Amino acid sequence: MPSHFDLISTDTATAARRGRLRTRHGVVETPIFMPVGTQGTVKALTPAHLHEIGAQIILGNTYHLNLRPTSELVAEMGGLHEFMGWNKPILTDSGGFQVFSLAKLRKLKPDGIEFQSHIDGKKLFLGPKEVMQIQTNLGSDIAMVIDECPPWPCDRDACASAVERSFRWAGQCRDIAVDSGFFEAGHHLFGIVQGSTFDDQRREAAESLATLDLPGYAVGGVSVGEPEPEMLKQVGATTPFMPADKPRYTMGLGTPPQLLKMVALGVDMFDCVLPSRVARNGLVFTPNGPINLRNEKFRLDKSPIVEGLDNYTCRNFTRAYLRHLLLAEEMLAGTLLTLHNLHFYLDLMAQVRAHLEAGDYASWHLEWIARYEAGLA
Ligand code: PRF
Repeated sequence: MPSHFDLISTDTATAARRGRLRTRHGVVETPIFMPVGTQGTVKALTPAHLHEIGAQIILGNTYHLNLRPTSELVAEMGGLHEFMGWNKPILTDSGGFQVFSLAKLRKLKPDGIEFQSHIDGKKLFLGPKEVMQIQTNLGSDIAMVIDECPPWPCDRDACASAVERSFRWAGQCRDIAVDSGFFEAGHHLFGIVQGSTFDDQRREAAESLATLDLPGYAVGGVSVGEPEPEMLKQVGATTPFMPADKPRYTMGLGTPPQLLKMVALGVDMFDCVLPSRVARNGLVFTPNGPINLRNEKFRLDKSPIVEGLDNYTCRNFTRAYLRHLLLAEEMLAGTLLTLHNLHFYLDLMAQVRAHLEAGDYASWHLEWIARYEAGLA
């Protein structure tokens, strides 16, 4: 199956890669960060803001959109792109992970997961057939297979059964995508490697999923409560066994230094609610570490969040004004700070791509992390 992924170059000093992924709604330059738009909106921002800050692709969510407004309604309205006014690529998560974190009364069945909606308690079911139908209704450019993400910590046997179930479900999703013409219409489907903290199970999961020849692969089951060194160890134990000619995506993380470290381990795509979620609380990113604008010390601060960073917030507003908006609980605070934080992440990934092209990623990323972490003290 063609992957629609061009591996442009691989770093000589790290496992970092510069790539290009082609989708039905345009090209994605990798490594890339994907802003999260769970409910058909990246919270607090309009699509015009997203274009302005250089977003190439955003995330949507099967679990949420299927509960409300339902994927049938979205299909009736012309698909998710049309519905939300976003004409660039959309990746959708399959919903299994969200069932485990949000839904009530979950029951694992051979064909999927039975659960109750966290909104109205309605009894629902998600299996390979359902998640493929929903992601087809949404018109996802990149759909994810349904998987079982084991909790952390987890014992070997429970993990092995999650890996086995995830592999079986991935194969079923693939067969549906082949039979329904999903691939033929140019949609992609990514597999998800589970395996918790067991290196051998991660390797086995990655190698067996590779036989399905899917257009891309994700590292799942990380950042579920384990300490950072364990998280990085798991990513590092997985990427060497993922196909080199397909895009690699770690799901649901992380901080700016974590992103740079995962790029060095050979990851191409990231998503995380962190930058948008913390923005709404006043925490904003700078190259010298994050700062909380609610702090008294910014009361009369005339500087922008980051001097010289080319986004609407940094071009036009002082830290003192943004602090005022936060304390006054004005909605504009959420918009301006989300815009800044997402731009900071997107700009960081643009710098990553530039340094990969220049051939100095190894030294540059270590210096970047050192400067950022010096500010954390
Ligand atoms: N699986 C899916 N979505 C996810 C995860 C996973 O393991 C994670 C864990 N980091 C976040 N989102 N399908």
